[in-house]
Amino acid sequence: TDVTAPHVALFPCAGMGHLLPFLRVAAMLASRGCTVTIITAQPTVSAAESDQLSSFFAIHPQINRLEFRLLPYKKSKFTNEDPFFIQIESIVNSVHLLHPILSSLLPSLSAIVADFPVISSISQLAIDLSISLYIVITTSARFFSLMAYLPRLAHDNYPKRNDCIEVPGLGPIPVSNIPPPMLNPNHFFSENIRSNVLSLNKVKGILINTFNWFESEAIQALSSSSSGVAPLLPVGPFESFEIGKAHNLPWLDEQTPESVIFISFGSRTALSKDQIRELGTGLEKSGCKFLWVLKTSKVDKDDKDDRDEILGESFLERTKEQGLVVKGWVNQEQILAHPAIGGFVSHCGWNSVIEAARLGVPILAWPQHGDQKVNAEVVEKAGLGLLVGDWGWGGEKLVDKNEIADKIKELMLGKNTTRAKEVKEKARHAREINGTSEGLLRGLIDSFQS
Ligand code: BUP
Repeated sequence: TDVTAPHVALFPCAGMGHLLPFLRVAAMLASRGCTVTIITAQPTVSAAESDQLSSFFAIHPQINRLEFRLLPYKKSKFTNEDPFFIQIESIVNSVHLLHPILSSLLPSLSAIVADFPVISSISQLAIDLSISLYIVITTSARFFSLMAYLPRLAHDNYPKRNDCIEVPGLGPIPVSNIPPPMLNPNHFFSENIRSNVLSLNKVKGILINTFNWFESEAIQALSSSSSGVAPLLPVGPFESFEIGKAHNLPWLDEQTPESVIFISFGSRTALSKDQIRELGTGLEKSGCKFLWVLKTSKVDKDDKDDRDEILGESFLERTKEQGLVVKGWVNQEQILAHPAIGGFVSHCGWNSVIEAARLGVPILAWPQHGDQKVNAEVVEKAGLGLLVGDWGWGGEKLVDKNEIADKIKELMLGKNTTRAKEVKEKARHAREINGTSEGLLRGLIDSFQS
């Protein structure tokens, strides 16, 4: 260990959508000379998280792992059924246990980089230990602006579903694009956002996985002094840490360039069985080649291979030349980087959006929950893809096979392909040595040392 290098502890919350960006930041800091320790809350919710951690530490032996055993979940005032939210509550309730562990780390810490949901619980600890606190935001700058604005909306004056809300600098956001739990003051989601936004003034800097060119409007709004938000550091797109590892989908290698559409709804969304069948028929009708990662349960530990049961053997038989339906974890970045991929049906989890931007793949945005509709607005504004139209929140209504087929054909005709390549170029510039994102990252590392 280089004793002069700044030592940074990273502390991600629950779910792959949080873990992966933190691992990427860890690798980016380590490759630029920092000593890095990752605090991993145990046990994880999903098998994907524990598998990813094992393989990450195997390829990054210089990065330290600090296993952090959580206190058992204590029932709170929230009726919280989402296993990922429950995990966040457990993490928040266990944070105080980190005090003796972090104070005894050697070399002593220069900074802790935590996840947004724990700011209010970890900020005092950072002050007590005299360590600078930074955070990583794993959503878009646009959605983060909305989060930062939430405490200014009076509880008794929440907008109605048909309204728009005006966040300074962002223009109108339709209320129908804001996740309902965010506007429910009794929900864990809104309460967690509210309390952590109010603690943002205790944070020294905010790393966010976006880049100036891609979200200039929201970045500017957040950077203005009236936003009340600490220095925003758009240091994205975060780099991949597995470059070069081979994928094991020989079928994809046989396909012509940009002919295949990739379908994934992220690590924590399972469409209903009816919607899965409708999507299957829509894909078949579109005539496009497809690679589909099928998820049928929220937490992967409950997932099983039920392709036959849900889609039917005859569907799989009929489409075996046209496409591939896979179960389980795939390396999405590698798939998106594959020359055969020409489009991406995505739920618009932010990591997926920014990966598509970095790799120049046009998106058909089919948001389901949470920040995804607002992220889809970013996709559309940047010209990176098409919005499916108002298909409601996930599970609200059944989207028809013909509509799905039409949208897929529209995307695969290539209307957004040139623009997606332009986005990729801009993303590459941001990450170059003189680029906006790289400059901010180097500045951040320097500030760890001062
Ligand atoms: Br599923 C899946 N392989 O099979 P998002 C996901 N990913 O590499 P989410 C894989 O997980 P939240 C798979 O590339 C992305 O980096 C994917 O994050 C990767 O959506 C990440 O896109 C998924 O943000 O999380 O999982 O819904 O809503 O918490 O952001």
